[in-house]
Amino acid sequence: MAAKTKKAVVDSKKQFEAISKQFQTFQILNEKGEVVNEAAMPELTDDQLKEIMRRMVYTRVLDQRSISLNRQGRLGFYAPTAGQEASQIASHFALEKEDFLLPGYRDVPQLIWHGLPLYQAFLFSRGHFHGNQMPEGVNALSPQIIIGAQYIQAAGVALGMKKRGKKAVAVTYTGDGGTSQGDFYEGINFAGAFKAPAIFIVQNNRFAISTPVEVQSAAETLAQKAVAAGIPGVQVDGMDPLAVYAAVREARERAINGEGPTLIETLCYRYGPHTMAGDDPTRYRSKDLDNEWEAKDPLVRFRKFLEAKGLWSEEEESKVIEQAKEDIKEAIKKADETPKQKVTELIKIMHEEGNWPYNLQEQYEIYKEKESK
Ligand SMILES: Cc1ncc(C[n+]2csc(CCOP(=O)(O)OP(=O)(O)O)c2C)c(N)n1
Ligand SMILES: [Mg+2]
Repeated sequence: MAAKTKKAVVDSKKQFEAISKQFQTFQILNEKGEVVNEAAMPELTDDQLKEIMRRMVYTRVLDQRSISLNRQGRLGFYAPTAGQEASQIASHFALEKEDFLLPGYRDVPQLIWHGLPLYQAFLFSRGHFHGNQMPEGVNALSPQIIIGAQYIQAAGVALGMKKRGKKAVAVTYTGDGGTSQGDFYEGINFAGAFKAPAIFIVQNNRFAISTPVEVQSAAETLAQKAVAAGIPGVQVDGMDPLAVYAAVREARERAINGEGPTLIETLCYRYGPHTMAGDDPTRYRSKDLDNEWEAKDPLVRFRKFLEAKGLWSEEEESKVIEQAKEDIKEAIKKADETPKQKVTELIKIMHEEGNWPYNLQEQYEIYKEKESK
C-alpha cells in the first residue's frame, strides 16, 4: 500500500465549492417574467425586444408545422426546437450579419434568421444539396450532423477571421452530449491558445437522445469545462432570452476586442422527441420533469415581460403566427417545385471537374445515361 501523506494533497470539497461559486446560473428575467437583475439588462430598444419575441413565436410555429410536415412525409430529417427558442433566437440576435455561423442539426432557426431562405431549410431536411448552398453573403455552414465537429471548424474559421483582421466572430453550437466529444475540447483549447474570436455555445437540454446529463459527465456544470482551456465560461438560464442575449453580446465584444473565445452553456429543454426518426421521450423522461421545464417556457416569460411594458398583445402574436404559416406554405411549395437533385449534379458540386478519379467518372457516365431517359 502506498504511504499516506499527513495532509490530503487535494481538498476536493474546497475545490468544488470554489468552482460552484464561479459558475452560478446567470439570469435576468425570472420564470414570472420579472427582471431580477436590473444591472445586467442589455441595451435593447423596444423594437428589438419585440423582434426577439416575434422570432421566438415564429420559430415555435415553424417547429409545430415542421413536425406535421414530417409526419405527412413532406419533410425528411427534423430535430424539434420547441423549448430552445431563447437559447437559439436570443443568442443569434446578439450577432451581426458578418459573423460566421456553424450550426448543429437542431440549429436551423438561427440559420434562417442569418439569411438561409426557408425553402432551402426544407430542402436540407429532404437531403437535397441545394439546402446546403448558402446564398451569397450568408456567412454560414450547413447544419453539422457529426457531433462536435463544428467546434473544430469554428476555431479554424475564427482564426482565419483574426488573421484577416475582420471585426467579426465565428459562432457555433452543440449540445450537452457534444461536450463529451474530443472535438469539443480540441476546438475550445485551440481557439483559447490562439485567442481566436469564437463563441462556443452549448445548449444543455439535459439529454443526449436518452442519456441524461448527469450520466454524461461528472462535471457539475458544462460551462466550467472552459477553465481547462483557459477561456471564460458562463452558465446561463437558457429559457431567459435577455440573459442569453447579454451573455453572447458580451462574449462577442470580448472576441472582437482580441480577448479570445468564450464558452456559454444555456440551460434549456427540448419539449419534443430527439428527432422525428422514432424517438419516444416518454421512455426516458418523466412527466414531472417535462412540467418543471415547461413552467420555465421562454415565450410565456417574455410575453409577460413585454405585456407589462405595453409592448405585446394577442393581436400582435396572431399576426406573427399567420405570417409564419403563410411563409411556411409558400416555402414548402417552392421546395416542391425545386427540380429533383440528379446524381450527376451532386458529383459536379462535390468534385472539381477534370480531376475525377476513374471510378467517379464511370459512375458519372452511368448516371448521365440513366438521367437522360
Ligand atoms: C460523432 C457522433 N457520434 C454519435 C452521433 C449520433 N448522435 C446524434 S445526436 C446524438 C446526441 C447528441 O446530444 P446533444 O449533444 O445533447 O444534443 P441534442 O440532440 O440534445 O441537441 C448522438 C449521440 C453523431 N451524430 N455523431
Ligand atoms: Mg442535449
